[in-house]
Amino acid sequence: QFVMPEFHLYGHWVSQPTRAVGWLCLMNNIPFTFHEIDPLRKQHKTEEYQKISPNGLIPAIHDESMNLRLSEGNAILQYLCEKNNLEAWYPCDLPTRALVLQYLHWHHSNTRLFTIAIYRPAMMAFIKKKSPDLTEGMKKVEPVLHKLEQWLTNRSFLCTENAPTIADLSCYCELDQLKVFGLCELERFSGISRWMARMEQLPAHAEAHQQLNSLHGVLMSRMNKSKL
Ligand SMILES: N[C@@H](CCC(=O)N[C@@H](CS)C(=O)NCC(=O)O)C(=O)O
Repeated sequence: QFVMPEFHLYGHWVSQPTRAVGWLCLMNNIPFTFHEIDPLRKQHKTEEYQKISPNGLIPAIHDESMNLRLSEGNAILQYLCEKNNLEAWYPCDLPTRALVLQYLHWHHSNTRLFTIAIYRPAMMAFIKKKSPDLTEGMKKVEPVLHKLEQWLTNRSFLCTENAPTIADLSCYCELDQLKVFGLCELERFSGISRWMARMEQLPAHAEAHQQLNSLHGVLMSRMNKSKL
């Protein structure tokens, strides 16, 4: 009996690169089986998971139809676009595609700092019911915000004038968490703010952000209770 090959996504919706991959799948009706791997519970350290993602990080995919196991969010986004001919998300026009790739590589040592320098320390502080001190982190991320603002002042989206690409998805899924938790005062940047409003209008935004929003709700209510 023929069994339909499945496409598996491993990760957690609160993880930025997992959210970008899951959201691309939701928007493009790519069926996937989601396996929650919670780093806080060390589920990414199990022997079973390391067979899928040798670097032990989330997200990772297992595409049974290609016998492929793959990690690195941006590589997964690109793979999904190429496999499913998602030309709007990864344009075929070479110069535009080159700009998308430029962003996807730049992302790791720039936009990703939002998570490493700001978001994670803030989460740790909230979990301990303390106000975060983000002075050092802000020094690292401020130049990144200015660069993004410069790009988004000249264009509606990071790499094109009229439609988002996987570069926008990858980038947005770092900035969204700052907005939800009110970190970095993003309102100072009009280009970034207008772009975020555009991204919020995309299909399945609510579904992709449900867990991030509920984490915010839980942590803020704990903070408020501890102040009483
Ligand atoms: N470069 C990787 C980074 C993946 C990554 O850092 N994932 C985090 C969650 S967002 C993780 O698995 N953290 C667990 C750990 O660091 O032990 C990507 O873009 O996919």
